[in-house]
Amino acid sequence: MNIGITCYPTYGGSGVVATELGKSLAERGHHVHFITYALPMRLTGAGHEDAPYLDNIFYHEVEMSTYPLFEFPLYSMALTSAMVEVARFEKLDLIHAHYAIPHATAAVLAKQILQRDIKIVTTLHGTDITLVGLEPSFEPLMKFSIESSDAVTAVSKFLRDETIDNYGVEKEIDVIPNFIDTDTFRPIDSKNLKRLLAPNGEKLLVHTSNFREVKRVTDAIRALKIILDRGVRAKLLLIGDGPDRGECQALARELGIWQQTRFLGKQSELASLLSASDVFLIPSGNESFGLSALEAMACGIPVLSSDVGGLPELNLDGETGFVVPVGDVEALAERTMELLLDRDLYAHMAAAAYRRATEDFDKERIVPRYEALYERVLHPQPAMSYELVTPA
Ligand code: GMT
Repeated sequence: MNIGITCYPTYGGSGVVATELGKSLAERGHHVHFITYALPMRLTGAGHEDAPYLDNIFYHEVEMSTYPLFEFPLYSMALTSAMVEVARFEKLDLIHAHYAIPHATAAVLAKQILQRDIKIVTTLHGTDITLVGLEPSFEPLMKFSIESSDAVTAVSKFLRDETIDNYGVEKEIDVIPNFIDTDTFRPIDSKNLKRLLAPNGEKLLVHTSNFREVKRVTDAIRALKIILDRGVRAKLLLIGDGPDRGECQALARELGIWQQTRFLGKQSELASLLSASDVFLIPSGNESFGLSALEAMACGIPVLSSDVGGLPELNLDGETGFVVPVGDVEALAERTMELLLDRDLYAHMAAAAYRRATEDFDKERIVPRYEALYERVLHPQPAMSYELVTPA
């Protein structure tokens, strides 16, 4: 198939999922055209080590007009034009838009301009539905973009239900969860790294995110304070960067636990850092899936998550970790200690987290579901008709 993919290339999990999907589809023989304003973060060195640059992956940069009259950048228009051009010249069969606004909207418009039967597949990721689209001015645009797509997927049941409840869409929405490349995210022998990070045998808690308010990173820091106050030797690794990082650093100083927190910034060797850690904390106030938690599980560490959105669908309470009420820092600390201090429970949950990630969310299992969906929209089966046979 000739597939166009549009996503946010530089920030967040939706771009990661879109890029990994494109790479995986290319490995399966499809021609994949990324149409974005910058090279997607994970597209560098696409493919496996033995095929670093696949020759069936293409990158088309969306060029922005700088005409002075356009005081506000016309990104959606530029994206639509790029989609039209690429679809025409590369004879795309379909465009897969990740994150509804403006990607699905631009794709639907491009289809109208092209006036041919190109298919539009839209994947809903999270705040496109739970935040952005709910702004009253965006609501009709969101409903239109979803209903005009040929197929729509959501990354969790929670997100599918939210979409139906919030926008009253009539459209069928397939739940296709996020996935993981288990060649990259796997338990890695990180004893040396662990010795460096925890020289006195401290337990290592880890959190990775883009440090936005919705991630509630300060809850993880407050939980660490409780854990330390109860006499457990522990450290918290904070990986990533974003608007709340400064506030988090100030809080760690204010609580007197600066020495026990390590702000590591954006890291590329995530799998090693996750493997060196003991538990993953994701206390989000809103999370449609929680890709970062899945990455941790694939590295063999259990998860402490809040109970919002799609998190309880991924992190099974009492099995792959614990799920606590959002904002309940005391419960977060209690459950983390319970897990860290019970060797058997820890071993059981770590193994279960790894099993769940690799058995249920491996890309080899999930990517074929996208392929099947593409086949279905490109070659819809005629509805079966039954003739009523009356006995003679
Ligand atoms: O919606 C966002 O906040 C951005 C988006 C992104 O691009 O990272 O995150 C969402 O999509 C991810 C990939 O499907 C999910 O793993 C995240 O849970 C989801 N974030 C939220 O729902 C807050």
